[in-house]
Amino acid sequence: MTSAFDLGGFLAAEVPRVDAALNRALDAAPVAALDETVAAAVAHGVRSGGKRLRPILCVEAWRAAGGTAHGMADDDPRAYDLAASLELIHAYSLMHDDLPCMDDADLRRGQPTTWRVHGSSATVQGGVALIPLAARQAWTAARALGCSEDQAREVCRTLLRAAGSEGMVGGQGLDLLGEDRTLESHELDELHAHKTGALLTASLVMGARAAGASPPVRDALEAYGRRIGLAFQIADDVLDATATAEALGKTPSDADLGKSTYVALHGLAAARARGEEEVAAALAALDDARIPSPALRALGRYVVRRER
Ligand code: GRG
Repeated sequence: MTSAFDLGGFLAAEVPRVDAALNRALDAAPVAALDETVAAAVAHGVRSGGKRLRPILCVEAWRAAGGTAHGMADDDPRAYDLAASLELIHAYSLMHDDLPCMDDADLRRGQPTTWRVHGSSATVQGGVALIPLAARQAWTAARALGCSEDQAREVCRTLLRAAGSEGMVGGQGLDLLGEDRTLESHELDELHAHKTGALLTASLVMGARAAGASPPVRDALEAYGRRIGLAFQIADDVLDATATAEALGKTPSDADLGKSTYVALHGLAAARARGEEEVAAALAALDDARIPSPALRALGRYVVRRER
């Protein structure tokens, strides 16, 4: 049944909707208060493409949890406005991750990184400006989608917890501490559950919360998110080891930076097998909760089989 799902067509329809929401967010943002170079760094970080996976997962979770039950279209712009808040956080994280004081990266998404184009100072400032913008975006969109103040607060809390020291920032800290040291397998899992997994998981939970999902459905989407979050990072390590920098559009790789990777720790075949196991567990969580979303199933498989 799910093998017939046209993921290419689905993504081709979803990405422009996410991009439109990001444009709305930036157009409405109080960037006039920012220096011109900082505003340019923000635009570069947000508008330089990418797979838009987190917002796409958020909207699909919202649909799967019954977001359209009250007469909303399944491409309601307010759902994409909510989802855009995740991409604003993701964009800031990549802008900062590429800085000379972090990964010192020159190339991302096949283009020079934000700091390379606009300088470190504008990139730091622009990245920081995106954090409160994302929080405001999540609140406004959740309310526009009909969430009560309590629900909207939970939506925002989910985003900010995942972005902060209990999530992505904490994971990045572990990543920096782990450079030039071989991490144990459980340390690598913990690092990536925070650094990559927390925001991916929050994408699902925010969509579920905004749709008013029942706790079992929300828990299943969260479990799916955790599993694909790990699978996503394993796939990243496999791609780093098997694809060219040109095909991936980014330099340097984690291995170049002296970081531990699933491939270095377990070997290519075992890393691939672990990725497949995580995806199988993610899909099983959907099955157990009877969540009928061919798109989430196809996205789960895409996470480990993607080519960039
Ligand atoms: C100050 C400690 C400290 C942290 C600041 C920089 C930072 C916050 C966090 C870094 C988080 C990070 C870079 C996580 C990696 C996530 C990841 C796998 C990124 C690649 O995601 P894709 O493939 O990218 O979805 P695209 O380009 O498709 O958007």
